[in-house]
Amino acid sequence: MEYGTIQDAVAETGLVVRGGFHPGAEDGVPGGAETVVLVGNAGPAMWDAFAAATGPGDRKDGPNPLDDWTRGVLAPVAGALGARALYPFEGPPYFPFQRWALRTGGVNVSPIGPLIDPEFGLWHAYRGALAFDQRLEVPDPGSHLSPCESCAEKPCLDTCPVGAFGPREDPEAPAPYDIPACVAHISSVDGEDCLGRGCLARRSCPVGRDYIYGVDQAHFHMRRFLKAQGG
Ligand code: B12
Repeated sequence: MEYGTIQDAVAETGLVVRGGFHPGAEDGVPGGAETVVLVGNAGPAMWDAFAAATGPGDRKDGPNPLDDWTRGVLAPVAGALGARALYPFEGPPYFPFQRWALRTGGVNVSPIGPLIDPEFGLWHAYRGALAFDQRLEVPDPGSHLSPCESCAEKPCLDTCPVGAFGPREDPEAPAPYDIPACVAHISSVDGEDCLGRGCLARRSCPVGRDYIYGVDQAHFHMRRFLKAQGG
């Protein structure tokens, strides 16, 4: 099967193919697949499709509406392509999606943890993976430097109003993330901007600014995050 066939089938859903790799035993892919193709959101298509399917505002307030929508659109695609669908939200234990994403070669670890894409910046995420028993050709994105390498200011590290990121002891590893401090802030009146429009540290990143999530999507993700943390 051609990689382009997979891209086309996935694109019909609003999701997008985010690279592929040939896993080894150390990658922890269940069932020992030969090829894994990652699927995610990058650009506005997923949110448009999700919002059209689920309606505006509080109609999206079920327990896991985005996860349910993802299963609903991706499982039929996997079936049609003869693949197994795996999801990042099923767990714990969770499948190591960030490790898998690093294996595609298209993204790098940012100083605050989430992976950075040279085009989409921090404004992309993973929604599933398609595991194939056959070895398929997948594109090699080639070697590229992380955009963070040439970012002298690194505003992501010092923009958080409550200093939830850092300090970094190991400059190769992401800054430690103080989840309770973040949750306390976005639960408070002072944290309305983060809660309503998305994490300020993430929004300070100069890469991929054209793809910053819109207010609806940003608020949805932040509210789900807060709820999941008991806020
Ligand atoms: C649990 C979880 C959380 C917890 C984190 C708890 C904790 N501190 O561990 C909470 C709820 C706090 C959280 C928050 C967020 N998360 Co989260 N989270 C997950 C989840 C479901 C599981 C992570 C996990 O435990 N994996 C298991 C380990 C074994 O997998 P792994 O890939 O090997 O993980 C490794 C990498 O992270 C790696 N790694 C990280 N940095 C580095 C650096 C180097 C140098 C190396 C070598 C490795 C490495 O080390 C981990 C351990 O081995 C993943 C989805 C998934 N299945 O991966 C999303 C995920 C990581 N989260 C994601 C996001 C976007 C967020 C938020 C920004 C959400 C928001 N509110 O907008 C925040 C902010 C987090 C932050 N700043 O780091 C995205 C990241 C996308 C991306 N661009 O990379 C993921 C992949 C989900 C998705 N749908 O795409 N998250």
